[in-house]
Amino acid sequence: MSGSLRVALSVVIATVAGCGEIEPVEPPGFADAIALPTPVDLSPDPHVLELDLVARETSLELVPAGPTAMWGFDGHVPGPLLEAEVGDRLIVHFHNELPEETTVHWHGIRVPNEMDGVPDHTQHAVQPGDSFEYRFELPDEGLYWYHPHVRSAGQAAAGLYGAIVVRAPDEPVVDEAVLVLSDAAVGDDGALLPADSGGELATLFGREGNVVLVNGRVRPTIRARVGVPLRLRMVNAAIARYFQLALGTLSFTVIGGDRGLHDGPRVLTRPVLTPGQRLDAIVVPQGSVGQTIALRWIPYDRGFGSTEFRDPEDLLYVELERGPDRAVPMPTIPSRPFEPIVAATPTDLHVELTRNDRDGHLALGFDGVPGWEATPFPARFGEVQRWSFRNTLEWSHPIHLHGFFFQPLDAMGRPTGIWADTIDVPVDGSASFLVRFDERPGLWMIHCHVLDHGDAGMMGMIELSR
Ligand SMILES: [Cu+2]
Repeated sequence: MSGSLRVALSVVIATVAGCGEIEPVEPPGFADAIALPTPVDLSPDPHVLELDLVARETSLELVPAGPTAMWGFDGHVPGPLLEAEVGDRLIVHFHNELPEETTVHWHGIRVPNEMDGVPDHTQHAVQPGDSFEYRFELPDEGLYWYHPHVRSAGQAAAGLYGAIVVRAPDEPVVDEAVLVLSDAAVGDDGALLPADSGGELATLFGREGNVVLVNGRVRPTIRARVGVPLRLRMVNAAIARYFQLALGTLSFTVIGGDRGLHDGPRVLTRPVLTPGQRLDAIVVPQGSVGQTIALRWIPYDRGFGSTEFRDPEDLLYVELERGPDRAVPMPTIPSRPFEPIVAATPTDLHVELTRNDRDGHLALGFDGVPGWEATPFPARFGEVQRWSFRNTLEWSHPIHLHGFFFQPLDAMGRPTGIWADTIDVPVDGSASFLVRFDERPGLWMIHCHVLDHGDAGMMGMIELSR
């Protein structure tokens, strides 16, 4: 359902309900401070979203010293918010106006392999001045995102990322905001720091920007009504920073993640998003009118040096407006029943996340082999694989599988009840998941989404065939 249709529908509901004093949808302008650009839909077909998308240079006002030269889709950071319904087709006429080659990867979406945006493996990189047409169906509800897969850390850190919302027909009508969380590494003069700043030690750490951003803005203020549920759909688009979140003393009722809605709500006080992950949560603002609540980044220990000497940072302010006189109930969230993947004899793969220098330079990898030297892991149509990662390095690694959702397992090897495409492998810890491959042949990437780590070799390929 389009945004305007949702608003229209909720007005109808309000009229029918005759509740008068409170509209179920927030007044216009409440979220202007974090508004994302929307694309021009070139298709007359309501089930096709067709657009031009240009990667090009742009600039943002991030620090008082002056504008920061960045790269953005259509000149925006983040790029346009793409909104569609489950089953719609997306057609993107992508054009590269950057001074170097690039691609677009559609994180989380179950695309055909040739649409996955990985240079050399699924397509040729798009050269400066050249174009590429991405076209595929959007088979699953949820929040997804897009970013380049060429020199990924540098290009994403420069501002190339955007969000995609795919709606199911039975989603609740509720106030909603899409939050693209990221950061930028900016020097005193306002210039973006080079992608290799800090050398290999910074690569090993994973480069975190010094300016945290919500929808490309520094500490924007939105408004919300006391007592009225607000749905926050969040994606971590930062190349290395984990976002542990707190919103005053409010709790987050988590209703979904990487693959749309969960089977039921889970209440968290400080949810964590690794790079690449999404979180769908409802909060109910409480407090007095005029009061401001801060959405804060809370230091999270993802390894050596990631919490020491660091303070929480404000991401976004929520200014409270008068709410309804009567309590507004939590919206009814449709449940997506969780069916565990069952396989008598899944293929077991054990991967150790490793560091071994190559020719005096840092190289990360799987089992001692950097991605560029690795032999693809084979997989067959319909095969169930159980992947187990072990991490003895000093930093955590969020592992992302392209093209497929998997079921994370707990320490006892039981499904945790959610679907995901990115899983955290903590310091001195392990993580495992079950995945069932379908019939989309090709080379599918699996890599660390601390993009500095992926670029340094912590990546592998799965070769799926009949
Ligand atoms: Cu990593």
